[in-house]
Amino acid sequence: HSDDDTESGVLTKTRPKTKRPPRYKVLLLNDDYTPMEFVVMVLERFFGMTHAQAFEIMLTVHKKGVAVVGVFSHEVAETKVGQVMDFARRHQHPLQCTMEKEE
Ligand code: TYC
Repeated sequence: HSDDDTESGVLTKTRPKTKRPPRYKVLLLNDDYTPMEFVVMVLERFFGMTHAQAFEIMLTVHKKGVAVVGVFSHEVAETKVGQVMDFARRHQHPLQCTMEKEE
């Protein structure tokens, strides 16, 4: 037992290990060709945003180059990225969506 000092005489401390699973930011990237209305539709369809929320985030990406559109578990983030990339490809738009570990 790591809190025991019976063997070595050295006291050690253990923290109760309840590590939360890592979260992943899903990022949307700007480009010069994807129509604004298409990006708004993507945000409504795959991220459950209202039209107003979606329009606001789309404009942020358009102006700043990138924005976080949501934070999810690894599995959900991967699914969202896949859905967006597949939808964009099927519509022949160069829209890029990626994920990165939080912190
Ligand atoms: N910049 C694009 C345009 O002017 C719009 C756009 C916004 C594209 C957000 C991608 O993630 C994006 N049509």
